[in-house]
Amino acid sequence: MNVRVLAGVAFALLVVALYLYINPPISVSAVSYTYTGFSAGVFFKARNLGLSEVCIVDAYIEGVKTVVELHETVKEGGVAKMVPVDKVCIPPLGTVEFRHGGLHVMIMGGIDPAGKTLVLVLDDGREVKVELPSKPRS
Ligand SMILES: [Cu+2]
Repeated sequence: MNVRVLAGVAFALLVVALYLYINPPISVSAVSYTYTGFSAGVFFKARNLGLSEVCIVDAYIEGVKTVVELHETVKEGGVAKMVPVDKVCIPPLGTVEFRHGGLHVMIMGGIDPAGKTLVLVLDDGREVKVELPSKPRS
């Protein structure tokens, strides 16, 4: 290997490292929530910008001690009910939609989500901050 090839490889590695540094492993958009006074459901689209699968394994509200769970609404015998899920995995370059009647993040403890910061914890230990809107969805 000559010096030029080595320099090329080093440059490519630097570009990849910079890309991963600048871009979070997932990008979150279309954030909304509902709030009943007892619990809140948070909905969004999560896109995996990376080339390997990423899983959301936990979530919490920054600076607030309360229970936050990953939920999925499923129908059993025609009745919709929510079940906790351990993790939500997003395929490489794929998108998973958290939506009303499907996957959602559930905030317990009567915490009003308005303007709070939801933190999604990924299986590689990284965290993605999601700013919640100031009003619930209409
Ligand atoms: Cu729920």
